Amino acid sequence: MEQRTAEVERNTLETQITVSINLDGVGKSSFATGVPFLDHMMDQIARHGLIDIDVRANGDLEIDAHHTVEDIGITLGQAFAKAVGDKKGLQRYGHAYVPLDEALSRVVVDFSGRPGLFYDVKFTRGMIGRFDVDLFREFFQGFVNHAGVTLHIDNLKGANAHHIAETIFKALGRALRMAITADPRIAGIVPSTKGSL
Ligand SMILES: [Mn+2]
Repeated sequence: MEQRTAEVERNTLETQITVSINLDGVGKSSFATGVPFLDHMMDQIARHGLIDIDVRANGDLEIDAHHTVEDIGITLGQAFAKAVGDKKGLQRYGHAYVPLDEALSRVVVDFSGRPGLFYDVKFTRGMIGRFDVDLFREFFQGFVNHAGVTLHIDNLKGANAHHIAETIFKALGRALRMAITADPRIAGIVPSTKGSL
């Protein structure tokens, strides 16, 4: 099988970002974004998705983390789109339920080629440390738009905001892992009756 890796660089006046991923990795990651809570969350995607992820970002954090978080989502989405390529042999769909103590989330992903975010998460507080929880939606919207995926994120239970966030990102990692797994029985075949995704 060809290498399913991608490196994307995205530069604007607000942020300069580089993302490298290996879909057939072991969950190794390194981050230098200036937004430590987002790093902790992307680490969950890597670890539980068995995807190697490296993200470097230099953003206008003196304003707030909004541009940096959204643009990392966009750049990570671009890297996924590039790494999955024509999606031949891909499982395409993935889903996972992940708990962390009292918190439970479900994430369902489809590499449909049609961006769609359906996000039903109510955080119990507005900030996790210095991280504004509103930015999670911006991150996922950027990711979805550029990865070309349909993504359903539902938090089903939870009291602790850190736990809620962590269950979402762990479930996303597990769901991505299922969806991007290459199925040898459909090698060379695009998993759609349309013949393309
Ligand atoms: Mn944690």
